[in-house]
Formats: sequence, C-alpha cells, structure tokens
Amino acid sequence: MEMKRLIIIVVMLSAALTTIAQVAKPAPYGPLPNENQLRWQEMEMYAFIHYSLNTYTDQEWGFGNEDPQLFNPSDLDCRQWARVCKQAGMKGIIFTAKHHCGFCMWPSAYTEYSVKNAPWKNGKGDVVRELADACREEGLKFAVYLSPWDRNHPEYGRQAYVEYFRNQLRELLTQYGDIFEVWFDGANGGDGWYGGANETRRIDGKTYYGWAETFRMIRELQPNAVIWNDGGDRGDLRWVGTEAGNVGETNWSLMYREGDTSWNMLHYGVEDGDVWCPGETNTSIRPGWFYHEAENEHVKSLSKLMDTYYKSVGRNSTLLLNFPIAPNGRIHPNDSLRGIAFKKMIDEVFKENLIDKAKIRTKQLPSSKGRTSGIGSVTTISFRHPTTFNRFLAEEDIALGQRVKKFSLEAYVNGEWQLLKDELVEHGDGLTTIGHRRIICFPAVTASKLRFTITDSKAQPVIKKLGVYLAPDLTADIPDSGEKKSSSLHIFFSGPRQMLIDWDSDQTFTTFRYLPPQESSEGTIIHYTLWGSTDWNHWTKLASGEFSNIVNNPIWQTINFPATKVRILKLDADRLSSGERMAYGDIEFY
Ligand code: FUL
Repeated sequence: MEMKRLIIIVVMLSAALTTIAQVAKPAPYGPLPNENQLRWQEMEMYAFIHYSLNTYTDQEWGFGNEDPQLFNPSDLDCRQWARVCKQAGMKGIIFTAKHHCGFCMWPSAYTEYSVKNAPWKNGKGDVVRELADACREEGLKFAVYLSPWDRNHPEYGRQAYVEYFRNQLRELLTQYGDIFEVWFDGANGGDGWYGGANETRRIDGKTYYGWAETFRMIRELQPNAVIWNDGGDRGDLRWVGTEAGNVGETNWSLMYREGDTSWNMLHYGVEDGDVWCPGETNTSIRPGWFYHEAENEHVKSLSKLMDTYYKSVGRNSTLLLNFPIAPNGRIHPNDSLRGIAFKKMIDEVFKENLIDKAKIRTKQLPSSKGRTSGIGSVTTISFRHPTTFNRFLAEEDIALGQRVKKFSLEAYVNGEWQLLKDELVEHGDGLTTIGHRRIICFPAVTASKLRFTITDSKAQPVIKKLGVYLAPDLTADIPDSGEKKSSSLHIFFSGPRQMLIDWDSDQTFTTFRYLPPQESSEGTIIHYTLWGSTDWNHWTKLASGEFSNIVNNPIWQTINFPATKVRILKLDADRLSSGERMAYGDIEFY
C-alpha cells in the first residue's frame, strides 16, 4: 500500500548533499525490477562487438555459404577490444558469437561451420574464449549474442534446429564463465543457404523456438543473466524499436506480460504495464554493425554520440554501443579514438554538480492544492550566486518502482520564473517520465534559482539524486567524420614529422604504442622522441629511441615511461624508413 504521510520539508543547508533526504522510505509501488535488472541498469553503457565472416565479405548479413577460409585475421587482439571499450566507458561487452550467417566464433561441437575450420590459428582458435578472458582481465562483464536465425544450418525451420540452437547456447553458457546478458536477435527467417537448399524458410518467432524452455535453461545455467529479446516470450529487457540510438522521452520500464507488442510500446514503454521490462538502446558507432572500409570516415561525431547518450542513458535506458572489428582483427583507430573522446566528454559534462553549491528545499504537494493532478512535490534549488547551466538530471529510486509521470522545470531569471523545455524533443516540453536517470538539455541559462516540480506521479515521488551541470558547447564539433578531432581529444600533425595529441585536460600516461603503416612501409618511424607538456610551453622528454627491425617486421611498438601527467603528447619522427611524412597504422596511449 502506498504511504499517505506527507513527507519532506527538508532544507539542505549542507551544500555537499545532492540526495533528497526523506523522513521515511516509502513502500514500493507497482511492478518492480528484480536484482538482475537493477544490476544491469547500473551498467549504463556497454559495448556490442560485431565480428564474423561478414567482416571479410563487406556484408551486413551473410547468406550462410561464406567460406570459413576467409577468417584469417593478421592481428586479432581481443585485449585491444577490451582496453578500448573500457577507456570508452563501457562496463561490459556483448559479442556476436554467431550472427545470422551461422558461422560460430567458437569451436562449437555441433557444427563444422566455425573457427575450427578457419586458417586462423590453424583452426585451434576460439574468439569467444579470448574475449571472455580479455574482459575478465580488464574488469569488464561479458555477454553473448547468439542469432536464432541461422542461414547456414540445413535444419533451420524444423525442430532439429531448435535442439541445435539450445546445444550451442548451452556451450556458451557453461564454458566461458559469467555471462551478464543473452541477446537473441529479432531478425528471423527468410532466404538462406540452409545446407545448400538455397530457399526461403519462414518461421513463427513466437512459437518456433520454444522460448519458455530456452529461458528456463538460461535461468538455471546463468541465474544472474538478463535476457534480451524482441519477440516471443517476454524477456527481462526490451528493444526500443529503433537502431538509431534513441528511446522515447517518455520511457516507462513497464510492459504488458501478455499480448502483442507495438512499436509505441517498445519505444515508450507502457504506463500501466504489469511487468518490469526496461528498454535497452542499441546503436553502432558507425552506420553499419559490421566493419566496412567505406565507413571509416563516417564514425559518429562526438556531438552525435552525446546526443545518443542523452537519448538513452538520459532517458531511463542503457546504451549498447557497437564497435565493429576491422579485418585485421582490431577496432579501427577512428572508432577507438572517438569512443574514448566520448567517455571523456561525458566525464567533462558531469564533473561538477552545481547543486553542490546550492540550497535545496523540497516539499510534498498534495493534489488538493490544485497544482498537481496526482501526487507531487516542489524542489527549489537556490544558488548562492547567479549560476549558468544547461543540463538538469534527476533519478528515481527505481527499486521502489517508477512513479513520476510529469514534471516542470523553471529558472528564476531577472525576477521571473522561465519555463525550460527539453531541447532534444520535437513536441511539447518533453518533461515526462524520470526512472533510473533523466537528463534534460536546454540552452544555457543564468539563474539564481531552479524549480523542479513533479506535477503528476503515480505515488509519492522518490527522487534519489538531482544534478545541475554546464556542458561545453559542442557546436564546433565536426559532423560524422573519421577525422581524429573532438572537443576533448585532438590529434593533428604540426609538420610532416610531428604528431600532437591534445587531451584538453591533464592525464597520466605510462605507455605509448605505435603500429607502423601496414600496407606499405613508407613513412614508418625508425627513430622517435616522445615529449609531454601540460601547457604547450614546457616539454618533458618522456622517451627516445629506435624501433628496431620495424620495416621487416611491422608490429606494434611499445614505449614505456615513468607515469607522467601531461595534457599534450608530441611524437617526433627523428628518422623515417622512406618518404617525407610520418605514417601510422594505429596508436594507443594509456
Ligand atoms: C539486427 C541484426 O539484423 C543486425 O545485423 C545487428 O546484429 C543488430 C544488432 O540487430 O537485428
């Protein structure tokens, strides 16, 4: 039962507090998340990795007859994937163990169509194993994508395939340690190779796979995993109806347990739903899910990625951001640098909560006062001095249910309250649901007070965090391109033999790695000097030396130096193999 008591008139004189204190913890309301869903929601951002035979055929969907001989990466390095993802703020990785083409990235005992018949590592390799190990080493969680649709398997469409699918799933759930999520793609049935039949096979996604039994098996083998699917039996998470990287500004973590699912239900959730089923926002850092060289210059811009963050994590969802693997077996530098810049920008935006310098006062509003249609509250944030901000953040304690239906935001400017609206929504002010986290973006305003009024709530609101921030202006950010430049990370050449990496803020580094160009040795650095600076004026020599045998054996070169705080790294190419300009295949620094 909902508690009726009037709570809170809390005046927070302590500037450091950002949590709204409450007299008593209210009772839970409505459908609630389970422990797995709560843990999953806390992850906020995790990576997808798409890698399969498609990487070698320049396709998004393999037909199922692609030759396993194509799988022979020169430099497959799951540790690089894990490092990049970690630096990009990802808390885990979901890997395409099997995509629609049916090729297994682990040596499944149930098919010959896998890495065991590829030249890579003479058929002894296991990408799932290498990635699971790399994730553990980097402290990331690991998860698998297993495509139900299999365009290679002769029995697809018949019962024998369902057994095969479960056998494969059992391998993945029992041989690779803890799995945090199981991802069942919704694309199902159609034409394919199917063991040479070359035909179209249609299935009913709801009934064919026998999801109830498969789910039982997952619960038994990986009781802490959450299940994603967008059809059939209700999983723990739902698709948000688009791969563009946004969920509705109104986003209920509720769905109906039974019945059909419409696009609106996926995108906005269901206000009076009877089961907790939060939305996961999946999108790729490039246009495609798989790597295509032609997209190297179309990696999403920093402002696009921030927009995606606000429209996913900032709308009560999580962000599942895809990094494709290039044919050499690594994340391409354009993607890794942009991903890392993305994380740095998130840190930059949220580094200072301006509420820490304000007084907060919250009072419950009974509906009888006529200001609210349900149960509400008013929180007034009074700054000590007029303060400029452009982001507002609120979080509900979702362990007690999702409650807030509508709210308003007003800034007190020159003696008047001005309404603020979410500039990322196209209709209305967009100030509807909150859930795990809601971030509202608006043009910068300078105000002495900010008023946050919950005008309608299913039950007494339980807000656990508020935030007010000033985000840097990203309008100068270049549109979706592969140029390695962003507002927090700039890489450029100040001459044909000098590369500069500017982080905009001090960082501590101990390692710089250089991969020489792989196509031709022209521009390969033979002798280098690496410098660091915090102010562009004073440069400290971090290391200097020779890259021995680099032309005959053009592999990664690692430069280690004592931990040094720098803002700018400068790499001088003192000697080149040939040519006038320094060149590189990839760089890394940490
Ligand atoms: C889709 C698939 O068809 C795409 O290839 C990709 O895997 C994406 C994440 O899901 O439904």
